[in-house]
Amino acid sequence: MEQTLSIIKPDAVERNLDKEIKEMFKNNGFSILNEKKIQIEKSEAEKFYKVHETKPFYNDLCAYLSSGPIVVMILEKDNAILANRELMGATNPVEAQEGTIRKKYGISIDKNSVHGSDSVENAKIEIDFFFKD
Ligand code: IDP
Ligand code: MG
Repeated sequence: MEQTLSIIKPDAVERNLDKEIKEMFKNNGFSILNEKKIQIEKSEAEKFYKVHETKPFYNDLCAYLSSGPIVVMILEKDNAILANRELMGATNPVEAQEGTIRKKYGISIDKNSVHGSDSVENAKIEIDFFFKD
């Protein structure tokens, strides 16, 4: 079994979509091992998204992730990282396949409703970021 970090982003929490999105994870065979609803500081978002610090959208991205409550979760399943990326769909909701979370709920490339780890290494770092006490 593999674990990945999932975040339900502010645009989705604000629209009360967190229950429906969690159901999509469960219906697709993911177990939610741990979850919490939190709001983070912009400085924490900057740490979380550090890999993107050179991108032109970095400042807006960090402002956005810290703009309202989010739900962070540890998801577990065989090949959870790839399976979650598939279930989320493409970064830009207009490019996401039918049946994916971003196709269904995403508003725009920045308000795309969910985050998911992209590698085994980053999943471990991201899970520790939110759940290591
Ligand atoms: P991912 O979330 O699909 O892994 P990344 O390339 O890691 O996509 O980008 C992280 C987040 O940054 C995206 O989910 C999206 O919210 C935002 N983002 C990515 N590219 C752009 C862009 O071109 N403009 C604005 N925001 C972007
Ligand atoms: Mg990414």
